Amino acid sequence: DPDAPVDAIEAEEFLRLCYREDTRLGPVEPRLSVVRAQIAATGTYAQTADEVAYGAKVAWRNASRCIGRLYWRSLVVLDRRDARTADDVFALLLRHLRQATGIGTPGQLRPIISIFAPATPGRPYPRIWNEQLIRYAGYRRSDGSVLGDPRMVEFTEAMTARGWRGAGTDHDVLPVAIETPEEGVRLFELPGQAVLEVPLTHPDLPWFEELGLHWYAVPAVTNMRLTIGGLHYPLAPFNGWYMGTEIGARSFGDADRYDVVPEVAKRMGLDTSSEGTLWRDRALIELNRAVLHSFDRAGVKISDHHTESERFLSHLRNEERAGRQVPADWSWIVPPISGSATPVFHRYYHEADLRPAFYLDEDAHE
Ligand code: HEM
Ligand code: NRG
Repeated sequence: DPDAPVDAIEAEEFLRLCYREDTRLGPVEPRLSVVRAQIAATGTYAQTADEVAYGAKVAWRNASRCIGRLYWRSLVVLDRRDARTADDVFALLLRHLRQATGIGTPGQLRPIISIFAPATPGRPYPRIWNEQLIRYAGYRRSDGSVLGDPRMVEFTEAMTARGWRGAGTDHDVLPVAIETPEEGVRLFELPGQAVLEVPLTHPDLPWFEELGLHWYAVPAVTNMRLTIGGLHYPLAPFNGWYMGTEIGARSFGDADRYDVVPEVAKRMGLDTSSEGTLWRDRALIELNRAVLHSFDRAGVKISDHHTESERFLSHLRNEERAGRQVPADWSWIVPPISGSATPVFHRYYHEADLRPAFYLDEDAHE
């Protein structure tokens, strides 16, 4: 409950962890007395920029569903706690996106988090309704089928109800819905040049580009609440880069998403008369090859699931050397295709809910 007063024990546990691991911060005891006094007097406390930055890195380190955690120490943290108006928030989101996409070298993606104001007990707080900064609209047609991304139908309808009109293609970038206590909900259109996109082609199937598939470069998650030392940051968008399977296996492959596997199989001339021909598997692999090939060709950072699995094992070794257990959720860590061909499949993990952490907030528009 983000509206409850700050848990003084959680605050103290975090500060001890923070000052123990990041020794540049000095002794923790003087800091603890200040924080205890602030909580006693006001029910909450303010974190220093160093504490927020280290807390965000540890929240990534603790994200048990994330395979990409090897680089947790190099997360770039943008302290945006002073932003108040929706215009300010949107301008800072655009700066986040520009920096994440790669200033000077578009496609050289950087893992970044922007941290906006914490939820203060008893007061409404600014947030974003979108699940990611960039997502494609989904429009339900009268025959029940969907144009665009079926996952986004409900959100698209919420935007349409507020006066938004998309161009009507299958990859219309949705507006950003920013809610502030003073202004309510306002919609902002991302300028085209802020959204780097990659058209999909295949290394040796020339017809592939006729499918007209596109995806965006930067996965920037905006619907997770960051919890650090008993404080809640409801608006703390973060991004890294894509693992190819997120796009090739899930966004394009899932039957309740773009569902292009049957079309790819048909164009490949595969025998779809029985499941035993493994036509689905063969088409999925070519789809995933197209994603990795196209991002590489466009100079946009992406990684394959074998490389990302190896990196995750390096992370496990690093953390073991530092004397820490790595919380991990097998069902999310194992890639959605060729699981057993990656080393992350062949072992068990420590399951734990450690803080600082990212938590999924319920959709604001529901
Ligand atoms: C989940 C990869 C960076 C936090 C995931 C998933 C993948 C992934 C494949 C599973 C997503 C799914 O199945 O839908 C990566 C890669 C990164 C990266 C390749 C490149 C650097 C980050 C960063 C953060 C982060 C920078 C936060 C600072 C998380 C969290 C989840 C997650 C909290 C769980 C999301 C949920 O519960 O829906 N990541 N990630 N990741 N990642 Fe990462
Ligand atoms: N599966 C989602 C994105 C979830 C987060 N994935 C990352 N995060 N790679 C999708 O859009 O397919 N990140 O911060 O890099």
